[in-house]
Amino acid sequence: MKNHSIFVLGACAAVLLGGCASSLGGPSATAELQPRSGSTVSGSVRFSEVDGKLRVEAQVAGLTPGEHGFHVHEAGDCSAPDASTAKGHFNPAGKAHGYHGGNERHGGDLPNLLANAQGEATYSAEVTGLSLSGATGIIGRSVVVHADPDDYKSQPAGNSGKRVACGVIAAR
Ligand SMILES: [Cu+2]
Ligand SMILES: [Zn+2]
Repeated sequence: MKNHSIFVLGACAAVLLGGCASSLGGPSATAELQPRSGSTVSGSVRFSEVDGKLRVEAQVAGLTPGEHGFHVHEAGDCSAPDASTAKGHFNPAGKAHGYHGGNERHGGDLPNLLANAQGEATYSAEVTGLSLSGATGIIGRSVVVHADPDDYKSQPAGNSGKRVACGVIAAR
C-alpha cells in the first residue's frame, strides 16, 4: 500500500511539471542588460517565438527620455567598456541596415526603445527574420541599447550612437 501511494505521487508530479512547462508558452531566451559607455542603463530582455515571429519584450531603466536604437548584435560578447566586442548588427540574410518592418534590413534591426520622462522603457515588439535557434537564431548573440535613436536608414547601423547597455542572450 505504501509503495502504491508513492507511485501515485510520482505520476502527479510529472503531470504538474508538464502542465507548468506548457503554460509558460514553450522555449524562450533572456538577456540581462549591463551598463556600458559610462551609462547607468540596466534592464532585462525576453525573447520568445510566436506564430513564426520573434517576440521581444524588455524592461529598461536609466535611459535618457526619448528613443534609443535597439538591436541584436552578432557576437555574444559585451566585455568591452563600450560594448564594441558585440560587433555589428546580426545580419544572417546579408542585407543593408534598415527599417524593422521592411524587407531590406538586418535581422537584428528592432524598433527603437522609447523611454519616458523617468528614463524607463517598457517594450514589446514582434519581428520577422529572427528565431531562437538555427540559422537566424539569437541565442548566444547579444542585445544592445544605444544612446541615440536609430534613423532606420543610415549605414551601417542607423547612426544610433554609443552603446549604453549590452546583454548576452541565453536560452532559459
Ligand atoms: Cu546596435
Ligand atoms: Zn542594422
